[in-house]
Amino acid sequence: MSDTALKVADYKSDLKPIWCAGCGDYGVITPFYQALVEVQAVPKDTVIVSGIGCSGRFPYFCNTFGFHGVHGRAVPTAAGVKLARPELTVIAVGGDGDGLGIGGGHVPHVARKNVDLTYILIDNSIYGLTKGQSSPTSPLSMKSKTAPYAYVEEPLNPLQMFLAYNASFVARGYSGKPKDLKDLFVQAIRHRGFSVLHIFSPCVSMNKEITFKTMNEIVKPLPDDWDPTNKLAAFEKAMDTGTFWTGLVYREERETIHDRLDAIGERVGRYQDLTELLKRFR
Ligand SMILES: Cc1ncc(C[n+]2csc(CCOP(=O)(O)OP(=O)(O)O)c2C)c(N)n1
Ligand code: SF4
Ligand SMILES: [Mg+2]
Repeated sequence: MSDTALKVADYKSDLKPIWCAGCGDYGVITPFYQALVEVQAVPKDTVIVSGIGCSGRFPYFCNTFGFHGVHGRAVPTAAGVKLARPELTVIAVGGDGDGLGIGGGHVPHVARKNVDLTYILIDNSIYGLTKGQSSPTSPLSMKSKTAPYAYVEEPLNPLQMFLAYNASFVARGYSGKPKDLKDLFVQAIRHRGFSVLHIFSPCVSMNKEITFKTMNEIVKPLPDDWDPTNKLAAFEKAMDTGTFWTGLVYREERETIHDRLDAIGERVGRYQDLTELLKRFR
């Protein structure tokens, strides 16, 4: 890398992360900075859009453009940014409550449209910011502020969902393995299409049942000879609830919505100036 290459310090903002000491999210942001270095993302051409939650604070700590939006709307907002300005690198970040609860209805549509952005879902199986309510990924029987005896709802399986949504890049990581996360971020950002990275990141303050210790026992990297083009095999790994398989689970190259819109633009022409068009509706 040349002397003028961007370094980790170039991607850190003046604000130091204010997550609780020991929060898994530190293990997400550190490799994320390193990945930005590896792809040499240009800060002025990079946008990080987040939802609400502890994880939603991400853009504050990055020296890029950022948008801390409305709860559950990180992914559709990021899609709007990318559709309006396709030359930008766009990254959406949010928690399990944000992207699987209140915002759960948005993700399949951005995935099926194959909008060219990266979605980082930081899952701690709890609503961290609001101090410990059960979330869509809290396991059955887990106790929380809203389930003091036991959670009685079946959890969602995000990996299975993203595969079923036809996301063109589906990966899984763990904040206890930041080195592996860096590589996954690089691959996700370089992927052309909708790339989603499901990251388990323990909440040390509000979720006392799923900890680094319990996660370390079930996290396992995918085998070295894993074939990420085999979707049925990917589903099998996603359905294995006893092991938390990490790595690039599935990837396919397919046309993005941008390719298809460009093709129509080539055929019928593009509006450079909308004034004439809008006059028709006066
Ligand atoms: C429309 C709306 N409903 C509810 C809230 C309250 N709220 C803020 S963050 C949050 C959940 C956060 O959980 P998660 O998305 O898992 O993020 P974490 O804090 O765990 O990273 C909720 C319910 C809100 N801000 N806006
Ligand atoms: S409440 Fe949990 S998720 Fe939020 S900063 Fe603290 S440890 Fe992290
Ligand atoms: Mg959460």
